[in-house]
Amino acid sequence: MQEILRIAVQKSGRLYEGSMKLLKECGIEISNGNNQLRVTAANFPVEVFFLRDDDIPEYVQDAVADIGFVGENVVTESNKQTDSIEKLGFGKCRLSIAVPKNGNMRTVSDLEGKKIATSYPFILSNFLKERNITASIHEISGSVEIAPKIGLADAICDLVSSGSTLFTNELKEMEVILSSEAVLISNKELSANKKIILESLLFRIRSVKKARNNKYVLLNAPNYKLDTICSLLPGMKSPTILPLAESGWSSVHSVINESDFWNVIEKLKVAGAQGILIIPIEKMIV
Ligand code: PRT
Ligand code: ZN
Repeated sequence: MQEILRIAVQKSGRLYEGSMKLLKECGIEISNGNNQLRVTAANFPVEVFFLRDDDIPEYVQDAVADIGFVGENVVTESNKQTDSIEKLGFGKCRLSIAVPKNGNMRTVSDLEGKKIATSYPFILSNFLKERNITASIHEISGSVEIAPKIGLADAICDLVSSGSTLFTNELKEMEVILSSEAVLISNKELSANKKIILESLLFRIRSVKKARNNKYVLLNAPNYKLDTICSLLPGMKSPTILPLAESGWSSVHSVINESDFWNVIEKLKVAGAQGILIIPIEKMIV
């Protein structure tokens, strides 16, 4: 019988959709219509377990699951023995220390002797140790942001993404102690066959991630401007240039990275590009 790779995914919550979308874009068909705890994929040798995110590192360490999709914050806090293999590009946030907006704490050293509420006592105590600060850590499992207002703590250490929770609770971010996103973690002792399945899954994940970070660009330009335009297009190799029906004009095709996308488009326009079309890429195999 062919071996199967068991993937632990958050059952519901902020990482569920990103995880399922990624599997789908990797061409892996999972139907979780009946809210089951375990589903086998129809067309790829994987089985998905739906779990609470906090349990995933331990299950992967103990080989109840082979790999898992989980936040780096949870992996670091759990301090379990797993390998972090690949960042997955969703669930981005940061673990930060925040203090009352109108208070007098400004820098990390102002935390000396203070009380900090958090759901991340392990990461926080390591951070404080590194900075030689003695503060008391008050562990709470939720609604950390209200702790200063109700007099439970002087500061908090919690996840932030947009910053609106801090804003609403009249807190300000003082120090980022960990940047996080969803990662693929793996058991340290996968069998040779499971490693082969994981490699094949990773190949698909990397192609999906690359495609998400890049756009296909098509544009028209007069031939005498092609040199300038091509110098602005990094692409995978050199751009493709095809003659247009109108003489003296060409169509240029290339790939642009999302990070400097608008910058490049503006420069292309200035350099004489016309009829610029931007097309999403579904998969990018390099
Ligand atoms: O039930 P289960 O235990 O599985 O889920 P959970 O409730 O523990 O976790 P969940 O679904 O809330 O979050 C899962 C993971 O999503 C986290 O471990 C992070 O890796 C990631 N993530 C990304 C976030 C956020 N962004 C985030 N903003 N997790 C929580 N938050 C919370 C934060 O705690 C705070 O309350 O959102 C609030 C702040 O958001 P902003 O936008 O107001 O700054
Ligand atoms: Zn959780």
